[in-house]
Amino acid sequence: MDKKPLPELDRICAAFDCAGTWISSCPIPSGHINDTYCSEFAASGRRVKYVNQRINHLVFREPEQLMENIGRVTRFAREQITAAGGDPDRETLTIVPTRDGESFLRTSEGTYWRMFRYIDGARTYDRVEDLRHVYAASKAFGNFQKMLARLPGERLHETIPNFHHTRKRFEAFRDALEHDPAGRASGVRPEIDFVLAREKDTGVVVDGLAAGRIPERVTHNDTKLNNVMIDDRTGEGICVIDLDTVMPGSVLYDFGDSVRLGAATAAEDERDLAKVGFDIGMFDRLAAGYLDAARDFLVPAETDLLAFSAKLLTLECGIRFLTDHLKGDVYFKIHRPGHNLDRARTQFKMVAEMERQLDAMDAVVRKSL
Ligand code: GN1
Ligand code: MG
Repeated sequence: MDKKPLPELDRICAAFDCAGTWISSCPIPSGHINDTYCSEFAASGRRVKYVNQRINHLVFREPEQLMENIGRVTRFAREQITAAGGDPDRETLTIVPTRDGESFLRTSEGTYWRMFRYIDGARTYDRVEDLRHVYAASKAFGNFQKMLARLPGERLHETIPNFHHTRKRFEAFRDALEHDPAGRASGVRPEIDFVLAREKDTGVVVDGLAAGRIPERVTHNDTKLNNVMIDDRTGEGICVIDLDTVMPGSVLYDFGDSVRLGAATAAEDERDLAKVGFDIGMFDRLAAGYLDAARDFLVPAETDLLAFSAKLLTLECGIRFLTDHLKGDVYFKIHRPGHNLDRARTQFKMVAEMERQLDAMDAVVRKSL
């Protein structure tokens, strides 16, 4: 479980090119992969905050390529925001370089660190507290895709190859089931059967992409609502964060994945399944926000599958949680025994509810087109 000692953040911070004197650092405990901290500095009589992140290089095998992607995306976003008269210091992430001018630090212990400026006057929400935030965050993801459709230069690196290749995720699940390395399969038969019964869904988007029916685009690929910062004053989604998985993909990955949190009645790891569900009213706000930003560049092959993608990406995430449970919790951080299984169960409950409401979901999408 997640009980690592606090790293020496004063020493880490000293390697980065930020002004002032380090005061303190504390963990920001959200996220299942990287370790995130907030550090405070005193600079010219003011307190200035930064975000430090240790990149999980067992998950992101090529941290250099990952940071190259983020550098390209944030530089381009800066130009676009500036040209539109916005505030690039708040509307995109700003990488703080190391004193050697690099975008990340590799320590002598072989860990990878990066630093961003902290965005004041805005925050993220791990649970939906206000329907307006759902609309705002979804619109921010739509605008993010729209901006990145113009990103010049070469194809971005695939920071995790086949990240949303649902069929490959299904195959990895079947492999874990066959080998059952942690001896847990017999305890999760209903969940296993739930996944096995849905094998044919797993090819729909990846086959469309491979055949060229669905266009490849630059997408975010981790569109949980807590990856958009909501402005405290205006309630607008001002900045899309967590850019580790920005890479080639399908818009269906982004829209579909946003539903897992954006239309959920409970937390991703809620144990009381009676509380867990899919809320079509929230889905309506997600679809409206997303399409208000994206409707003019999407093609029918994409819009036809938006409702289905919600179910598919929720299923995919559930498959990943269940696979990790079967493998003995080797990928996602867990904070209690059975945590990945609890997460898989919430996803499957949402999938089952979406399956019953797919026509209504399609109608919601059509209305917002
Ligand atoms: C991971 O670490 P975090 O919370 O940003 C995962 C996502 C999952 C999510 C499930 C690189 O994201 O794909 O949807 O957990 N990121 C990676 O909550 O695997
Ligand atoms: Mg992430």
